[in-house]
Amino acid sequence: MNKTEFPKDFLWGTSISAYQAEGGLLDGGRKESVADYSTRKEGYADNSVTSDFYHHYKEDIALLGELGAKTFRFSLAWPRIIPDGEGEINPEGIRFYHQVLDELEKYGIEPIVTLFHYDLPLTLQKKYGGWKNRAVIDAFVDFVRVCLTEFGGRIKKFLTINEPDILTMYGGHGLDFAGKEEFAETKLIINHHFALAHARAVRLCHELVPDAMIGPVFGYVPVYPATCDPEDVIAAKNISDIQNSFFQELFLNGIYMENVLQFYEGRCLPPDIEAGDMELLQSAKSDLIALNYYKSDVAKACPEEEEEREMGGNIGGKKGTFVYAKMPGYYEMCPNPMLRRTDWDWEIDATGIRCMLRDVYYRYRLPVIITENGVAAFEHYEGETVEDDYRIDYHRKHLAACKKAIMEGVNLIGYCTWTFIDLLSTGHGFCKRYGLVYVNRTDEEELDLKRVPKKSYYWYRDTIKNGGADL
Ligand code: BGP
Repeated sequence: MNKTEFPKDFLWGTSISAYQAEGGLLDGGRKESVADYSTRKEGYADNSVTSDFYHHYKEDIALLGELGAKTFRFSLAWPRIIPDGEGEINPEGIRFYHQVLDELEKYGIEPIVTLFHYDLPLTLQKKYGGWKNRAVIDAFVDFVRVCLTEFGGRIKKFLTINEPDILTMYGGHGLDFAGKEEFAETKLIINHHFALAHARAVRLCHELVPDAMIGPVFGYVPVYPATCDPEDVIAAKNISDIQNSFFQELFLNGIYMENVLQFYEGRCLPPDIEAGDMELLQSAKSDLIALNYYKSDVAKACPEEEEEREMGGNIGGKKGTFVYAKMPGYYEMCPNPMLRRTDWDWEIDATGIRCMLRDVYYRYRLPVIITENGVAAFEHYEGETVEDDYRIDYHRKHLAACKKAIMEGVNLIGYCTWTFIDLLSTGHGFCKRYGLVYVNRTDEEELDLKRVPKKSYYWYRDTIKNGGADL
């Protein structure tokens, strides 16, 4: 390979998730999921219609074809395939995803599929209390078996659980269905169950579809020290261990980092490790690592006597309203004066993606793929296109940084923008748009859901066509 180029078989792609894009909640035999409740927020659209991919998938995949995408990363909705989470399989749900795969095949686009992207079937939540109960792991493994058996001939890249790290750090997304306090207390138990579910899915995939690859998806956030004061450096290391390495070590090596377990002592219950669990985790060898990257963080030292402060997300998109967390004795998060931020106060940092790629690849030596990378903005369509030059700039710089990482030896096999079409944000409604393609609706009104490729769509199409030569 010429080291100054992206590999010939590089997977140029783009990404969505089922609960954020599909809509059609009770169509085709789908039943409710916890996400159908967690997305109901005053003043914002919920997931009942969202981008209506369920009814527009042919049109959307045709646009993917015109884009020249080599891959499409989406998730299989558990409540569509097994509406009660366990037991009966819904043939209509299976048929829907076969139809999606038919369309992708038509355009020669390789599917990359996430098995769990937050849509836990409501029946399982009600019956078992959700992921804190090991019964949900068994139900998940049965669901995975159905997916592998049904689709294993057509899908050769599977991802297990989307961002167990971000889920454990910040909750939400239906994990706190029984209340925030219960989640805060049981989060390491839930995470342990995610890890076990992941490990069993990996092993099952190797058994049933040996020619497929499977791995975890992390939401990695690199952390820089605020200064070269060694106390700031250790503070940055503390939070990076807590939010990044702890999960990578657990999911990839089957190891619990002692310093992070110590951090959680007295804050929540420890993971419920039973006989055989660690052996299972260690035996499940992933084939690839998927990484979602949006931003970097900065941390400085925080003396013991300071008062603790929880992170407060900027939900409304009003710049400057983000509240930085403070953990006395460990770290204090702070803004990065060197970087610009989005309206939701997410730092824009292309070099961070290169730091992440080198860190993860040189530690684990597995092929890596970027499954999410993108920038959100408030956008309006006024009968022409959407001139999203800032998004072009964002992807251009992040892809250029990826190219440098490839030149440095990182085995990066693909890159997916988040998102393909505008869809429902995890916490900020429909107005926080990431798409290459505008979907004509607002939080308040469904409108005609018309698809309008933005300027970034055409830029990405040209970039794919020339194999990233201009980056
Ligand atoms: C990731 C999730 C996605 C996605 C993205 C952007 O953590 O995997 O589902 O939505 O973040 O986040 P948000 O929608 O909150 O802006």
